[in-house]
Amino acid sequence: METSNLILTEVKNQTGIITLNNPEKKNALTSAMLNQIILSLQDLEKEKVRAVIIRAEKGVNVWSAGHDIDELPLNGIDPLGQEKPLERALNAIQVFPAPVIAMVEGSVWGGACDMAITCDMVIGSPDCTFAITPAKIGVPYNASGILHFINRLGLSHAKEMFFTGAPIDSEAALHFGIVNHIVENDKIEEFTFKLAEKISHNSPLSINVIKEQFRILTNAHPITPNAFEHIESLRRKVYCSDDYKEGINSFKEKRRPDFKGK
Ligand code: LCV
Repeated sequence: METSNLILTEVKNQTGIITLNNPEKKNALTSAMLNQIILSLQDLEKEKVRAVIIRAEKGVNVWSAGHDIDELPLNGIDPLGQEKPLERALNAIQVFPAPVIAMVEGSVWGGACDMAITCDMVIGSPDCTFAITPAKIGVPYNASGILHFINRLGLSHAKEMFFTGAPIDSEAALHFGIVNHIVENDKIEEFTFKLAEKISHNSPLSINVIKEQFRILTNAHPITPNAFEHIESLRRKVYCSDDYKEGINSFKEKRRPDFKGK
């Protein structure tokens, strides 16, 4: 097993396994961890694995606490720009030539929720919960991320999750379409590895081209340059707002945010 200090990577029976490994920070998605995930996927592609499982250590209560809030810029830079490690990691998952399966125990927050639903399938334990949190922090989420949720959950469930920012439990996650299966904690590893093994016996070329078509078709939402510039100007106003700073500072100061709408 290859270990960079924030993730563990191994290959078993043509399945790559990436284990998030920063428990002190609740597996918060730091730039360093995200860059290691991107490099690990590149290595696993060279090994021609037939599937990848992204997981945390067995039995964690927090799968990932989401984007590292300490790394959110406060200087008027887009926190979720396409060049950012989180966006590059989400893209790396989407273009990986084999299915990427998120095996989730514990709670999933923010950008980690986006990462889980960007995976091709999610296997959750009964204690898994999912929350998309930009509204709680004052972050203007981006169009590509919102599209991931619309594609996976449909409009009404996606809106409920974004507007409340509240965690949903495993039963709701199954109902909303976030998870493919809910499996008991003591069986979830075997279930997920068997799923990966089933995939590994099929044609990798066929699966690769089918996955790429899923990606192209689900992202096929042409918008005009005006619409894109309109979105970006609205988002800029938010990540340059006092509320955005208040959301981040309130987390750091461990207090409830007091948003003023400006
Ligand atoms: C930095 C952290 C984090 C963290 N960053 O343990 O989707 S968006 O747009 O919102 C995007 C910007 C995004 O993903 O934002 C992040 C969204 N994540 C969250 O809202 C979850 C924030 N974390 C929590 O609510 C709690 O930490 C949970 C419930 C995950 C775990 O609670 P628990 O009581 O078990 P602590 O809160 O004590 O966390 C342990 C240490 O990890 C830090 C946290 O500040 C604490 O550090 P200290 O020991 O120095 O106090 N930490 C946790 N999450 N996302 N740092």
